[in-house]
Amino acid sequence: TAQSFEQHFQDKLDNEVSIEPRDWMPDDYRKTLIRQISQHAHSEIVGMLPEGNWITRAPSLRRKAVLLAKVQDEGGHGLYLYSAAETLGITRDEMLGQLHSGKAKYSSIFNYPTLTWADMGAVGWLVDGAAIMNQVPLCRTSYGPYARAMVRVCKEESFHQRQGFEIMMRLAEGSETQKKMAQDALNRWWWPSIMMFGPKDDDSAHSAQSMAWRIKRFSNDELRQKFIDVTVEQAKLIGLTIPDPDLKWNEEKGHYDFGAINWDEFWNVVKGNGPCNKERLAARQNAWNNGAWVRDAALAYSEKRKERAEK
Ligand code: FAQ
Repeated sequence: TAQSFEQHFQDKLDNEVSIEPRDWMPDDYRKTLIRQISQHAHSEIVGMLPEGNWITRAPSLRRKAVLLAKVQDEGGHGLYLYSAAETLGITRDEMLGQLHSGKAKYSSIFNYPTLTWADMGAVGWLVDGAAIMNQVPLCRTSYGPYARAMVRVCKEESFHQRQGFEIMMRLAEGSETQKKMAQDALNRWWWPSIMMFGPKDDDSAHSAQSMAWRIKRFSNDELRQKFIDVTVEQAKLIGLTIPDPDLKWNEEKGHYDFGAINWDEFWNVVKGNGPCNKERLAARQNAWNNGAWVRDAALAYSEKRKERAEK
C-alpha cells in the first residue's frame, strides 16, 4: 500500500540507508532532486565559461595546463551530475531545454565577469572553496547516485581550490601591481561568493523540506558561516583584506560576524539581470546549436548500424 511504501522510504532515511533509483520515493522528493541536481550540473557547465575566458591568456605553460585541466574537470562534473539526474526519469535533452529556455537556474556566481588573471586565483580560492563547503556534506545526501557522484567531484574541487589559492598567494607576494590585482579580485569576488550559499534561511523556500529528506545536511546560513570562518584566516595568511568593514571575530559565538549581504543584488542576478547572464546563456545556446551536426551524425550512424545488424 501507499502507506507502507512511504513508511519504508522514511525508515531508510531514518537509518541513513541511501535511496536508490528503483526505490519508491515521494513525487516531490524526486522533483526536488531533479531540480537541485540538474541546476548543479548546469552550474558546472556554465561555470566553465568564466575560466575558459583565460585559457588562451594564462601567463605560463604551467598555468595554462593547470587551468585547462580544471575546466575539463568541470565538464566532467557536469556529466556525472546529468547522469545522476537521469536516474530520476528526466532526459538530458529535457534538462538542457530547461537551461536554454531560462526555466532552470544555475549558480548566480557564474554571471560575473573575469576581468584579470587574478580572477582565476579568486575563482579557484573562493568559488571552489564555497563549492567544497556546500558539496562535502552532499557526499552524504540521501539519494545514492548524487552522493556517489559528489565523492569524486569533491576530490577534484579540493585540487581546484588549492590551485586558486596558490595563484593568489604568488600574486600577493609579488610586485605592488600584482598584489593590487589580487586584492582587486578579492574585492570583486567576495560578496558574490558568499551569496552562492543561497538566500538566508528565513527566505529559503526549499530548505526545511530538503533538510527533513536529508538531501541538505546543513542550512544555507550554516554553510555560509563555516566558509567565512575558514576563508578569513586564509586571507590573513597571504596578507589580503576581506572587503567587509563589519567583519569581526565574535568570541562568544566562536564565529566571525559579518556585514549585511546585498540581497537585491543576489535576486537580481538570479532573475537573469546580472552583468553576464545574457552572455552566458547565449554561449550555451550557441554551443548547443553549433553541435547539432554532431548529434545528427551520431544518430544517423547508430541507425545505420542498427539497420545492418538487423539484415
Ligand atoms: N544562484 O530554497 P533555496 C560549482 C535559488 S558550485 C542561483 O535555498 P535550495 C562548482 C534556488 O535554486 C555551484 N539560484 O534553494 C564550480 C531556488 O530557486 P528554484 C553549484 C540560487 O535548492 C566552481 C531559490 O533560489 N552548486 O558549480 C542560488 O534549497 C568553479 C530558493 O533557494 C550547487 O548547485 C544561487 N547561488 O538551496 C564550477 C550545489 N541559491 O530552484 C565551475 C547543489 C539559491 O526553486 C567553477 N545545490 N538559488 O527555482 C544546493 O546545495 C542548493 O540547491 C543551494 C540552494 C544551496 C544552491
